[in-house]
Amino acid sequence: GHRSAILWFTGLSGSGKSTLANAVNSALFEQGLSCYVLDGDNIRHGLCKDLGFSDAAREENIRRIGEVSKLFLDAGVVVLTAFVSPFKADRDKARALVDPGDFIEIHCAADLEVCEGRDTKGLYAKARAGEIKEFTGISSPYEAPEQPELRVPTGSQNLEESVAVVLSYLAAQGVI
Ligand code: GGZ
Repeated sequence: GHRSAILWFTGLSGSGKSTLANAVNSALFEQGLSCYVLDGDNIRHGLCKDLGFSDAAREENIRRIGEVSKLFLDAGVVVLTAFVSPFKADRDKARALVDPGDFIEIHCAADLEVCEGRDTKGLYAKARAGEIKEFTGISSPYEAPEQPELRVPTGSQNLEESVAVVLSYLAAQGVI
C-alpha cells in the first residue's frame, strides 16, 4: 500500500517540470502505484481552455487545478501537477486545500538563461519579440518558492539524478 499525495511541480517554461513529473510518474507506475500527471496538455486544452495568461487567468487556472488535485488525492491517487504556477499566493491556496504533508511543492529550479537558451518551443523568442504578451520570466513575474519541500536543480542536473532526488524524498515521507 501507499498513501496519496500531491506533487506540485513549479518553475519557468522550459525548466523541465513536465519532463520530471512524467519521469517520476513512470517510476511510481512501475512500483505499482496509482498515479496521474496533470499538465497543460490535459488541463489547458480541456477544463481550462477558456483561460489565457493574465494574472487573473493564471490564478483561476491554479485554483481549478488545486481543486481537481484534491479530488485525485481523495480518490487515493498520487497526482503530479506540472504548471508554471508563478504566484506564491495561488500555490499556497492550493496547498491549503489539503492536509499538511499531502502537498509536496517541488521547485524545478533552472535559471531563466538556461530555459531561454533551450527555448524548445520558440516561445521565449516570441516573447522577446513581443509576439507573446505576459510571458513568465520575460514580461510576467515568477515568484520562486521560498521554502519548497524540494528544490531540484533541473537546469544543471540530469533527469535521472532529479528523479532519484524526488523518489528518495517520497520514500523518506512514506509516500512510497
Ligand atoms: C507562460 C505560456 C504563456 C505565457 C503560453 N506565459 O513551456 P510550455 O509553454 O509548455 O509551458 C508554458 C505553458 C504555461 O501554462 P501553465 O498553465 O503552466 O501556466 S500558469 O501556471 O501560469 O497558469 C508555455 C505556454 O503555456 N505559454 N503563453 N504568456 N507560459
